[in-house]
Amino acid sequence: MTEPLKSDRPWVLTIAGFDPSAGAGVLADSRTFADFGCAPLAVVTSITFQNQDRVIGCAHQDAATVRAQLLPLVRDRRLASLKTGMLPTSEVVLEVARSIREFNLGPLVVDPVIRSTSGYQLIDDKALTALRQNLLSEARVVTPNIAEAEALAGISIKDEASMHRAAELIRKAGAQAVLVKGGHLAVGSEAIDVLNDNGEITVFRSEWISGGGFHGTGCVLSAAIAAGLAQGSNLKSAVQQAKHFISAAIRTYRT
Ligand code: PXL
Repeated sequence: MTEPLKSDRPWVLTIAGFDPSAGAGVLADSRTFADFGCAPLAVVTSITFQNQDRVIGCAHQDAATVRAQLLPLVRDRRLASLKTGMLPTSEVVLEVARSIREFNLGPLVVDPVIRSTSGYQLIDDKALTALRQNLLSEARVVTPNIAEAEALAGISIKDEASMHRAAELIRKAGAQAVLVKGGHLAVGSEAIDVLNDNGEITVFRSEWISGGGFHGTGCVLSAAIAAGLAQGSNLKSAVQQAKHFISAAIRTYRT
């Protein structure tokens, strides 16, 4: 490296899919980083074809093109944090995990994306196993929704107690911290999120608000957490700020 590139804002990188409608993926992440005063960078893992309502298909990148995007970025600047979203195949997961170790990148927020809000499977069957076995150990925090937490923990989640059990199981798989997002559980009119940070538990309770067909809330939440960590917040306050941000966004944009 010659002189590292300088910026008056912290560099934050997203490694995720491209959603041309900008509800989710790298466009939503980059917008969120900028909203938090960070300088966004993006590596695309898959080009998806979709509109507000549904995903029609995708063209995945391979490990070589993901690495080719990443190398020039990390060689000439120091990242303040990064997040991963849609990692479509095990070879892309392994490449990302390898690069994170090689360049000592972090803190890392892993959003373990499996399906779109409309139900389209965004990753192949082996990708999630690869993520659990190779990427979770690099994560400062992993942010599954209920379905993703069930898949990662191998249990079914029906209530707050099983959210706690899943968080502990996923932490034992290697992540320092796990945020299980209970929005899809709809416990009455309350949305409950459980954070297990190295065994320290925080439960966030908030009013459940309908997204009204809004997609990409998981992307924006994990991007906001990464931005908070880049700005020097501790994990608990980064999660709290991210939750406020996403609630305000849903209230503003829901249809
Ligand atoms: O919200 C999940 C998600 C993540 N990443 C990309 C997506 C979607 C949903 O559509 O397109 C790129």
